[in-house]
Amino acid sequence: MTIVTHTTQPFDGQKPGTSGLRKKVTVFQQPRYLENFVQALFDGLEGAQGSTLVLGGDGRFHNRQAVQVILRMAAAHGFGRVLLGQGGILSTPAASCVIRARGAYGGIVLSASHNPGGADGDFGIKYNVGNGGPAPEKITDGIHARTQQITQYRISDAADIDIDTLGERRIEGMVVEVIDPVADYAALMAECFDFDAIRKLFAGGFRMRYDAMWAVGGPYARALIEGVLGAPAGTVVNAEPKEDFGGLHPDPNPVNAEDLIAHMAAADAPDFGAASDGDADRNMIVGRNFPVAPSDSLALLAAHATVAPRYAEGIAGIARSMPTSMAADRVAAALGVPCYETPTGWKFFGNLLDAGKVTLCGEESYGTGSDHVREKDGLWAVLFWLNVLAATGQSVEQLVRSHWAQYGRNYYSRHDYEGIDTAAADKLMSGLRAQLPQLAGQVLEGRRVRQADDFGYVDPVDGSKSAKQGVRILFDDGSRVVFRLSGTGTEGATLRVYLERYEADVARQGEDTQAALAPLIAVARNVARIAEITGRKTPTVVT
Ligand code: VG1
Ligand code: CO
Repeated sequence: MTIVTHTTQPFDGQKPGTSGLRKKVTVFQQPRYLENFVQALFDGLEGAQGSTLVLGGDGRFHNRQAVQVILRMAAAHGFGRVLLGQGGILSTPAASCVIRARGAYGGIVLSASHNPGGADGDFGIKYNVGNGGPAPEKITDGIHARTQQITQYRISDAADIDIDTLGERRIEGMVVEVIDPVADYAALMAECFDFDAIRKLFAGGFRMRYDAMWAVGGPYARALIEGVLGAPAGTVVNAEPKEDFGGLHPDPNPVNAEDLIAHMAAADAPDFGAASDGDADRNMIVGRNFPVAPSDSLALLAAHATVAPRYAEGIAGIARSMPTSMAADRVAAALGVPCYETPTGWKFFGNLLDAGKVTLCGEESYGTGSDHVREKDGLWAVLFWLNVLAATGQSVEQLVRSHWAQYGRNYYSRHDYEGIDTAAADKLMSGLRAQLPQLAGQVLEGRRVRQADDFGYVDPVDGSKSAKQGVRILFDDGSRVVFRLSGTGTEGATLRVYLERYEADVARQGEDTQAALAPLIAVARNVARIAEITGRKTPTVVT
């Protein structure tokens, strides 16, 4: 075994987005592409020599090959130990958990998350720091800067090692410890929730369907829900991680998880449905014929948090991404705790969690989590719901409707225009930005604009600034329309339009969401001139 230095040249576009670097598999398969990025990452790490790195991925196509390359490069960089999930598998929340539980220097997660997989799908890589959370922007910006200047990378010429058998082996001076990907995570979940109450719920005949979408959540959900909690075999479906996610899109929303929605709408539907995404950090919650909006889920869990042993003493605060509905703000106000509004992406929650300012976090994009790790956590959210269902004895629909009755309902929807021309998307956003100074005071579809701006954020802990995080049109009555471009897509641009309206009157809380938001949808289309600029009359995905 020898450590070899290879010369290389930079690749364009190795800039991490909302959550890591995501590209087509074919891009990652180019010689030196992954190596350049990993070398640029390692070059920025201070004091990593001799330390421990966590490594794993969501099992998608190219996962196993990438693991071998990263192991050889980690050995060349002088890491003392790599904790590798068996078979190269670790869900995103489990990686965060292992980094924290084992005091690792950091971790690398191989995933393009909710993006499609397979040979012609997407691949991704993200770096998490010692608190277990996604690297903050100053680190990802540094990685990107170095990818543009890179001239060489170092790698061991060792042969591929066995990544499927638990135990230790060596590459150069580095130990590779192949670990059970579920064990540390399962132990943490048992500390968070009242497992006895959930066991009783299942023992009493409560029925559930958990759709793992052929992704990495399957082994975790099986071990906990069917194994530890005693739900009948077959409760977790589509549970074997596949390299191409069975050809489906592992993005748990009512559009992509239509099979689960259909099961939950059937006459003999189970009591509770749930799904997680490619890397198991997202969750979708569905009652009998009753999908729950992610923003409502965050608010409801916050309102019921004390039923779970980990949160029995109450929560310190809540953080939500800016486009996430303001339902959580109302719960925070009622509890007398702060609610923080951050840019999109979990990396913005890390400082607030580390500083103890917040306990729960959430995003409208089916992401919920807490201070138990530093990532959003799909199965955690599902177990939290089970804990609430067990403690209250109510159905999902009853819980949500009584939540609305108490706090009001925030009608909420996101309209995505996927794969639009990048130049058109930029034109649309700059057109919106140009209108901002004139919008305040205008009356649009019967509502007066109170404020129109481009969301900027100053981190309350370290003062770091993030500008241009989404164009907001805020109305007098608390309604909002928000526009931003996706930072996770790999083809063209994706425009996301977020729509929200508050309704306090219980008698008017039962409307169809799209109908309730129709005037705001019209505002969005007209102000942004969506059809004219993008050529799209309707969104690709409505959630
Ligand atoms: C999307 C979501 C965002 C989420 C991110 C990563 O980002 O909107 O809320 O944090 O995906 O989720 P964007 O930039 O495409 O809107 V995951 O589960 O794909 O890591
Ligand atoms: Co994900």
